[in-house]
This record gives sequence, C-alpha cells and structure tokens, in this order.
Amino acid sequence: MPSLTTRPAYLALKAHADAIRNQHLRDLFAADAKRGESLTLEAAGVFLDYSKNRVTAETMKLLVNLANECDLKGRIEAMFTGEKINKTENRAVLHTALRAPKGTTVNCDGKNVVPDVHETLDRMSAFCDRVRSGDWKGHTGKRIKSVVNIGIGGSDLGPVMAYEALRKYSARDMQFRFVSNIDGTDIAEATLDLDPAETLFIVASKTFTTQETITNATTARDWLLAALKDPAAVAKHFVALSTNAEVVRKFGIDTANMFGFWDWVGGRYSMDSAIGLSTMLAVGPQGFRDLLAGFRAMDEHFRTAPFEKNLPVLMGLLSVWYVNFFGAETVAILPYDQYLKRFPAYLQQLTMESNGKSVTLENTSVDYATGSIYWGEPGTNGQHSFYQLIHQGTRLIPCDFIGFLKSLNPLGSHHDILMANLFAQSEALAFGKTAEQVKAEGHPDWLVPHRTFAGNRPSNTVLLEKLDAGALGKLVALYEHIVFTQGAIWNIGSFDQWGVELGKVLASKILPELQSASELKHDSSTNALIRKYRAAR
Ligand code: G6Q
Repeated sequence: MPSLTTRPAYLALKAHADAIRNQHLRDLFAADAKRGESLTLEAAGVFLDYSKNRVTAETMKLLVNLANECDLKGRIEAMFTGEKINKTENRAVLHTALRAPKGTTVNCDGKNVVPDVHETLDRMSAFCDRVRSGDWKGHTGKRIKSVVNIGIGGSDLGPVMAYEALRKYSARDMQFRFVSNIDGTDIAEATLDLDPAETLFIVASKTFTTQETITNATTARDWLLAALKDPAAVAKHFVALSTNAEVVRKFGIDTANMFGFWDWVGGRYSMDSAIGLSTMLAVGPQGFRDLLAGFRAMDEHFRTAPFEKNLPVLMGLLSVWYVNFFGAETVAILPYDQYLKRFPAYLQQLTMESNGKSVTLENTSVDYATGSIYWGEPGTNGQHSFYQLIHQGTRLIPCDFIGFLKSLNPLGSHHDILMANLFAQSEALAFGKTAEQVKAEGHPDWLVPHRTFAGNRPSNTVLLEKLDAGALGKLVALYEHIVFTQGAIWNIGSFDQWGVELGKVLASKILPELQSASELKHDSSTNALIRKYRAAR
C-alpha cells in the first residue's frame, strides 16, 4: 500500500491547502451568501453545520477523493462484516453487532453473533427489571438502592458518561456511583455513606484481571462482608460483566450473575454491551434499547450514505485536513449541555487510545501526523477559562460545538442564553474582530492589537433535537465512526492499545520494591524516587 503522503489525492490536498491557507472565513462567507446553508448536512436526526471550516467545495471533493483512494468504503464493509481488522490482536471489530436488530445476521468466524447479543440483552433486561422493581433483594431482604460500578478505562468511562448524560431519565429512587481509580480514596469515598445491605456492586472488567478493578472489587467485597458477615451475601450484592467466566467464578461471583460479551468488543467500544448494565439499571431496559436504536441509526447512515453526505466521514476527513495540512494538534469538544459533562473525557479515550499510533498497518513508521489530542469541557464553563487561548492564542484548535434545540430543564431564559453563547462562540471564532472595528470603538492605538480577534478559527456545530437515549447513541456512534474514518486515512490500527502495556509491566516490578528493601536497579531518578517513598512508608 502506498504511503499516505505519496497518494495523488494527498498531494492534491497539499497543493490545495497551500493555495487556500490565507483565505479568511470572512471572505469565504462574503463570496457565497448561501454557504451557511449549503455546507450543512442532516442525517439520522443529527444536524451538522460545517460551513465555519476553512474549506471550499474543492476541499471537500479532494478529501472525499482521499477517502476513496484509501478504500474507506472497503474498510467500512470489512468492519461491519466481521473481518479481523484488529490485526495485531487478530480480532474482528464488531461493536456494530451489539446494536444489530434481532433476526439479522452478523457473522464472526462463521457464526452469527446476533442471537448471543440478544440473549445477553434479554438476561440483562430481566435482571434490571428485578432490581428496579425491588423484586431482587439483598442478603438481608432489603431492596437495592445503590449501585456501584467498579471498572476502569473502557469499563468505566462509557458507563459513567452515559449515566450522567441520561440522568434525567434515571431511576431517582436509586443512586449510582462509579469507582475506577486504584487510589483507595475512590472506593472509600464512594462507599462512605452507603448501606451494604442495599448496595449492588457491578464488577465490570472484560478480562477480569485488571489490577485496579480487581483490587477495588476485593476491597468492596471486604467492606460488604465486614457488615453482612456471611460469604453467601456476595451472590446477592455482586454481579460481573466480563468475558472471563473462570476468573469471575474464582473471585466468588456466581456466574449466573455474570453478563458476558466477546473479544470482538473493544473496551472503549463497549458501553452498549453488557458493560452498559449500570446504564440499563439507571434508565431501564426500554431506555437502553432506545440507546441501541440511536447507535444503529448512525451505523446505517455511516455504512450506506455517500461520502459527500456522510456525517462521520465528513467530520473525520475535516479533522484529517487540520491535522495533516494545518498542523493542528488538538480538537476541543464543547458540549453545551450540562448532562454531557463527561462526554469530553469519554471521547478522550475513544479517540486517543484508538488513533494515538505511529505505526501503519504495514508495520512501518508513519511519516505524517496521526491522532489529535481531544479535550474539552461543557459550555458555558469553558468560556470563562480556556476559550481565551482558542480565540487569541497562537495555536489552531478546531472545535466541535454540540447543542440541543430543546432543554430538558426549561427554566426561564436559561436555554436561550446557553444557545446564544454557543452560536456566538462559533461566530466569534470564525469572523473575529478586525483592528478597524476595534479602532472605530474609540480604543487607544496601543490597546487595539489586544482587543483584535484574528478569526478564521474553524469549528463544527452539531445540533440535535433533545438529549435522550437515542440521541446519545447517535452521538457516540458518530464519534466512533469519525475515529474509524481517521484511522482508515492514516492507515493505522485503531483497535489495539499496546501503548498502555509498558507502564503496567514496570509498575508490577516496582510494587514489591516499594514493599521491601531489595536492591534497586533502575535509572538514578527512579531509584531515588523509590527510596524517598520507602523512607516515608
Ligand atoms: C479500552 C482498553 C482499556 C480497558 C481497560 C479495562 O479499549 O482496552 O481501557 O477497557 O483497561 O479493561 P478490563 O475491562 O479488561 O478490566
């Protein structure tokens, strides 16, 4: 396969980028009165305005050419049909099968996986109904009022994000907490005011060997048994979400209370698998099915829409445009919805663990930039902190603004003010404020440069009707497929994460060294740090 940077479409984009680099969004809008309407797209109930990007119709054509040259279409089909596109782990990548409708066929290794998906969903639904109705009793006969999800990475970020996002629809007579960090503070604070007799722990771990999760789960089990004083209580207060039945059994959890998934579900793509049990407990089985329907709508759009009208493809290509032709290093995710407060954190893992790679699928080093740094905070909070740098700093930071037309909490003018701020920010970024405009306001000359906004700072605006389970599914699937599109262009493996291994191995070597006086054979810095810790221990 030719290197990305030698592809004709890439070279054409490079020349084109140089030609339009100095064009200002002000001029692009002035030249085309309909730009704000034509460079938009609506699909699966998601509206995208991409007109405030530094692109022309020619740019979009060339980007689509690049996608075609990289065989994005073939790669999408390969994913949806269960080819082992996660090469380094020799696995299929089939999170889309998690939302395939009953009765359809998705083969993996010659076996239709859809019946298993629905069997698990049905078991999860039956369990959630029992817990939510109070039919499921704790060891002492009390109903479950508190749910603590213990997991980390992909077994935490999706569940906590989804719970926060759908809190409006959640069972308000129950409380939900999420423990991930190995720092004992996390589990200590999460359980401090809970009644063990009313608490259900969900141990969410695909492998069931993750140090943080197993340590936290063991501490949780000790906490429970210290109060209930009967090992039989574990069966009523612990469930497992895992692919590893044997280790679940060894931990002491009845495998009848285990909800499984499969090696073709990557951790960061697993919030709609059994890993979503906490979400289903919060919003109920129907809410979870609505979430899956949202995912599915975006999947179908991604798989079938022509690239020119394909939301994830266009957004993926636009991010490639800024990374590879404008040197952009980050993307700001700016949801104007308090319920999406954990969405940027969720996307950090999805995007950065997937595309933070520097080796191609042909096992060679890339000679171009790949995955961006994703970050963000909900609006309007960010406006009073880091937006300054986006407006007037020296870096180009493409922004994704996300908003909802209807508020779930329509109080007074709150929603109008919120949305006015969203629209104002993208307008200010794109159009800025010229020195002439500042001067005309009567400011002294020396102050003019400080009050000038260069503008020409790109953004997407994504709007949905209102935040509900379906909308959340669409949004998450949108970004899953943006990540896929980027990975296909960059020709990297988006579905492994070898970069997390080395630190784990070194930590397991250092742990016994902290607990003993053994001779240290690290570098002088690590040795000194370990000695300092030992001295204080
Ligand atoms: C995600 C990663 C990683 C994983 C965690 C937890 O894609 O693989 O974040 O989800 O390391 O792993 P377990 O679910 O196996 O505990």
